[in-house]
Amino acid sequence: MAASEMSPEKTSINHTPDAKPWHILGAGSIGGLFAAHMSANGADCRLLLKDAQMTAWKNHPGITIQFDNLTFTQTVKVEKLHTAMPIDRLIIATKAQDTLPALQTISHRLTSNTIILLLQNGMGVAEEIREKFPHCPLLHAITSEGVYRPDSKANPFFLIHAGRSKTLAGISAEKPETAREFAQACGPVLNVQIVENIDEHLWRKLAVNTVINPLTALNDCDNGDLAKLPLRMAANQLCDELELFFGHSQKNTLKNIRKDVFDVIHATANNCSSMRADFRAGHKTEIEYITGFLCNEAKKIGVSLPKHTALLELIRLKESGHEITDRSHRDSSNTESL
Ligand code: KPL
Repeated sequence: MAASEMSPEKTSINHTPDAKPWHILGAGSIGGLFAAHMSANGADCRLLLKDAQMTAWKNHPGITIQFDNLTFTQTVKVEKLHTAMPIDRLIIATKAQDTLPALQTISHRLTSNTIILLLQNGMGVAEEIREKFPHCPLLHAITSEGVYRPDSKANPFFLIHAGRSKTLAGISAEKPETAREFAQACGPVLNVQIVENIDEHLWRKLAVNTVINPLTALNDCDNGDLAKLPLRMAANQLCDELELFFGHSQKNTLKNIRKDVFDVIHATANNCSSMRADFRAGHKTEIEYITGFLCNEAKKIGVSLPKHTALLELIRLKESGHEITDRSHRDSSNTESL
């Protein structure tokens, strides 16, 4: 890839020399995007690489990002996963289902002072981490940056930043300064905003993902196709169930979820959802941490979500290698219009 060398915008933020480094676990598109912009902003940021990724890095040192018609390559510090150095601040940008196994491989580097910042889709991972690493303070951030790797085999460090958006970082009572330090380290391009009520935002993002991700994956379509019939009907039926669930749960603030869903469908109309991309690449999806999490929570309060449950079953079937035909759509209860 011929990349013209261009630097992204820099800030005048002063990073104190003794500032603790930010390590990033998960060298995919989100991990790469944050590593590049944090490094460009002068933050001490280190991308953790597996051995095979380290070999690929030698062929393509630096993270190359294409945004609009501009391309720049950013130097980033990388580190092997297995080194012994303790980690102070860890950003997790892995897929939800890969998080615990990845954390186990670096458990020798985690101390009771290691602050973990979760930056990924889905819910339920935080509980898993708290159980295994109860002493590590945990924070959440949610990003809606549109970024993907067009050919992760040819060059895992080449990213297309398709849609610039924002990231929300949740203030944590335990480590109130960390969200702000993270926002500062990310610099101006990534637009990180601090929020008090991250739980509500996590639920909103989860709700949006429960509609867009499985529908686009099963129908192999762009996000924008969900605004058109017949998929618009399926998206609306999933929203009906979300409204029912939020109505019964204590989450009274989660009104207008349908508007959120359709706003994101329109804003990301030309995007390929992450679940569709996983299907195409033959990777396991995050369905258990998206629809699976929602259905479990609904079960706990006695709410039945037949359409979401049917989608969960269909994705599980497809992941286990079953061909999903029109007939299997029809045979699954209530999925005629999914
Ligand atoms: O988060 C996303 C994803 O693909 O995982 C959305 C918002 C649906 C954008 O594609």
